[in-house]
Amino acid sequence: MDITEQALRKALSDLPVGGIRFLEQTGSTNDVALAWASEGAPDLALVVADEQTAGRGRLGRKWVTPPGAALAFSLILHPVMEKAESIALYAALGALGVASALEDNYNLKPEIKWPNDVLLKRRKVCGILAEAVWLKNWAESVVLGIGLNVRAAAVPAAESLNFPATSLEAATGQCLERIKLLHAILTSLIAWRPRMESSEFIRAWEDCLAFRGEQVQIWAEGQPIRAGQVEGLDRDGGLRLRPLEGEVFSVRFGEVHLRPV
Ligand code: BT5
Repeated sequence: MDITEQALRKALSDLPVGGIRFLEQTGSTNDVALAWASEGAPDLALVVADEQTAGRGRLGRKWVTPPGAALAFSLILHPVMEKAESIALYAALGALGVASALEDNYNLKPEIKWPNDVLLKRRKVCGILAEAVWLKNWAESVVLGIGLNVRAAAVPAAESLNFPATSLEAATGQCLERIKLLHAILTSLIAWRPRMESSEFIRAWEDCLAFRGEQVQIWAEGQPIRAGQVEGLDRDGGLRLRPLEGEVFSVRFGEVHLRPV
C-alpha cells in the first residue's frame, strides 16, 4: 500500500504521536524535522517521506531512499537528558527500537553493529542518524532519523556501499507493509524511551550486539587502528574490546568505524 498522510494518521491514531507531516519527496526528513523542531514542534512529532533526494548519513555521507521502497522518517523528541554525550544514546534508542520491533513482530534476528546500524544476516538493513537542536549547552530537541530498506529496490548498488546491505524483502521473501512496520517501530521506541538510562536498556542492546566474541578492528579519523574481541557494552554504552595482548579497553561514542576481521 502507498503511504499517504491520511493512512498514516489512521494507522498511528492509537500512539501518542505529536503531529504528522508526510512528504512524497523531500531532500532529507531530518532537515524537515530540524526546521520543525526549531519552530517548536511537539514531542513525538513525526516526518515521513516516500522518497529522499538528499538523505543524509553520518559525517556528510549519503543515505539512499528511492520512491516506494523504503521507510524514511524522523521523530522529534524532547530529551530528558542534558549531557551532550547522551545524544548518542538516542541513536542507540533508534537501533534498539528497530531491532526489537523486527524481532517481536516479524520473527527476525536483527543485530546491532555498534553503535547503531541494524543488520540482518550481517548486512545493513537500517541506518540511524540522531541530531540535536541545541539551546546554549543542552539539547532542546533530538531528531531521530531512521532509514530502513523494505523492498529490495531500496538497496543501493554494492559499489557505492561501505558495508554490505540488504532489505527486509530479501530477508523475509515478503514485501512488508511499510505503515505497519512504522507502527511497530514507533511502539517499540516509545516503550524503550523511558528506560534509556537503565541497565535493562544496555542489556537488551548488548543482547543484539553483532560480532560478540569475534575479532573486530576499530578506528577513528587520524588515530591508529586497534583490534580486539568484542566483549560487550559498558554501563554507558561504550564498546568493550579485549585485545590479543593487554587490558580490556572501552571505545567511547564518536566517529568510530568498526569492521569484522
Ligand atoms: C547512517 O549513516 O547509516 C544513517 C542513515 C540515516 C538515514 C535516515 S533516513 C531518515 C533520516 N533522514 C536523513 O536524511 N537521514 C535519516 P552512516 O553510518 O554514515 O552510513 C552511510 C553509508 O551507508 C553510506 O556511505 C553508504 O555506504 C551506505 N548506504 C547508503 N544508503 C544505504 C541504504 N539504503 N542501505 C544500506 N546502506 C546504505
